[in-house]
Amino acid sequence: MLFKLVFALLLVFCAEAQDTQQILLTLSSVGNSEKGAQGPPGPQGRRGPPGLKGLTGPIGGLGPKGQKGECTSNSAYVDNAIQEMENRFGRLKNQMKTLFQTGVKQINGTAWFSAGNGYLYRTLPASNYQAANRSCAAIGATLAVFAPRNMNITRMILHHFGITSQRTWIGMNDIEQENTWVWENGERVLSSHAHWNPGEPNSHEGEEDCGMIFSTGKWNDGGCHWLYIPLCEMSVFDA
Ligand SMILES: *[C@@H]1O[C@H](CO)[C@@H](O)[C@H](O)[C@H]1NC(C)=O
Ligand SMILES: *[C@@H]1O[C@H](CO)[C@@H](O)[C@H](O)[C@H]1NC(C)=O
Ligand SMILES: *[C@@H]1O[C@H](CO)[C@@H](O)[C@H](O)[C@H]1NC(C)=O
Ligand SMILES: [Ca+2]
Ligand SMILES: [Ca+2]
Repeated sequence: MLFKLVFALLLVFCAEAQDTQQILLTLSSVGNSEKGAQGPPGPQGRRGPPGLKGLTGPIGGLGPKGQKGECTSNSAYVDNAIQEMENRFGRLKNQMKTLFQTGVKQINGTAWFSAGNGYLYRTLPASNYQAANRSCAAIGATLAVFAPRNMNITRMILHHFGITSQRTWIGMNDIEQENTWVWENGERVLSSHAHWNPGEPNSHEGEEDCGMIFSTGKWNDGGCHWLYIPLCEMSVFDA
């Protein structure tokens, strides 16, 4: 009878019970009024969501001193550029001085005569015109093409080199076309700056194609095979 009553109560209770654990608890308390031993701990729960980001920390202290920088290659480059400019400026100063100065100028241990017209002059041993043309080129010059246009300059040069009777090659010829005179720098010989000796050019016997000057500075057309003194000319800016 008592058992039936307990069972009926249990059924009513079970209807209201929310989960199995409560039923078991109820059953155990029905069967035994004393509290049971504690069960083993349940399995670990899932990991929770990450926490909020922390506050910014304080500014750190001063770091150790760095190594001294390298700037030798840069300053060497600047030093070279300055040196180069000083060299060029020094050369230009000398050239400007020589430009209007008359007198002897030593260039690489060789004496040249500065005529004050922006050009330097040298004479070489007598030879034919083509050889004279080549030997002037060999010393960095050309047969004179500027001096012969100015008789004062020409006479000053001849006087400097002590040329009183010898004949001298200058840089002009009419080899290419008879009576068309050209300077060795490619310019045409203009009548406005010509200083032909009276009666010249006469192309004597039809074979005078190379330009020469008498000791007066006046021009003549001569045979290219004759042996005259080459008058070499170089710009002061090429020295
Ligand atoms: C003189 O030499 C130059 C080169 O230096 C050359 O161009 C020219 O043809 C030469 N003139 C003669 C007449 O040989
Ligand atoms: C040449 O010199 C004379 C006097 O010595 C002068 O009268 C003449 O103007 C000068 N000519 C040139 C082109 O320099
Ligand atoms: C002088 O000598 C230097 C180096 O030796 C050379 O570069 C230069 O062309 C020479 N100048 C003349 C005018 O011969
Ligand atoms: Ca001729
Ligand atoms: Ca002649």
